[in-house]
Amino acid sequence: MTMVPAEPYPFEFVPEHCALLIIDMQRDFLEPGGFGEMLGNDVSQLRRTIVPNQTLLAAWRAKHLPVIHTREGHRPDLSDLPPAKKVRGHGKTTIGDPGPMGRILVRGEAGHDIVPELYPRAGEPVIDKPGKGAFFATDLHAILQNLGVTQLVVTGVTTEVCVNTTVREANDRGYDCLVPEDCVGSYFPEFQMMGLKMIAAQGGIFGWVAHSHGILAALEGASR
Ligand code: TIU
Repeated sequence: MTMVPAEPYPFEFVPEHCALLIIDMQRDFLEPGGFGEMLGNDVSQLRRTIVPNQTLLAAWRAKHLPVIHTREGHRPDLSDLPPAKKVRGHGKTTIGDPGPMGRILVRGEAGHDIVPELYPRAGEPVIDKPGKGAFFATDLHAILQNLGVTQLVVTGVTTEVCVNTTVREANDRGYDCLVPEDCVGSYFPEFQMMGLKMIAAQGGIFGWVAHSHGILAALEGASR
């Protein structure tokens, strides 16, 4: 056990029981010309998380600790796409329609896949999730239990949507969650700030917020 400097108080990091959970670092959210940018979003707000995630991922892999990736998306026949999600926003182009990098948020399409900089390696589970939270309608909880995981370092995009939803779901299932602020991103700076504050508020109501530097330092010397 090692202490990681964090808000609202130091996090008791137990590497042998901690997985790195990287949320939805998908081309359609992060790449110029993707669905996110097509909706008018500033993808640079998300792209700044790529290098810090690469560094954290490399450190995790070097210690042979569990890494799990998620992707938000749907079956090609859209049978798992709630009609409410399909029509929300009244967009001209919505989930399942042809987009700049294939059909939007459909499994198997180029835009749905993870950015090359953080591409999963063989042996790292990839959770295909139909919702914002990574636990809803997936086998993530079972996989974590089988690995003996009780703590999660949660990174990825977007801070206030899929990261926050997943941290809340994890919290209700008994996991301790640590969120490195430099490894999560929002299209909206004010939501980035408030999304992090909401996690650590009230004595860590959903978890802890740290900088990845502190986690990297704590990983030194850790082994599984
Ligand atoms: N992964 C994730 O956060 N999905 C979203 O749709 N996020 C938005 O911020 N829209």
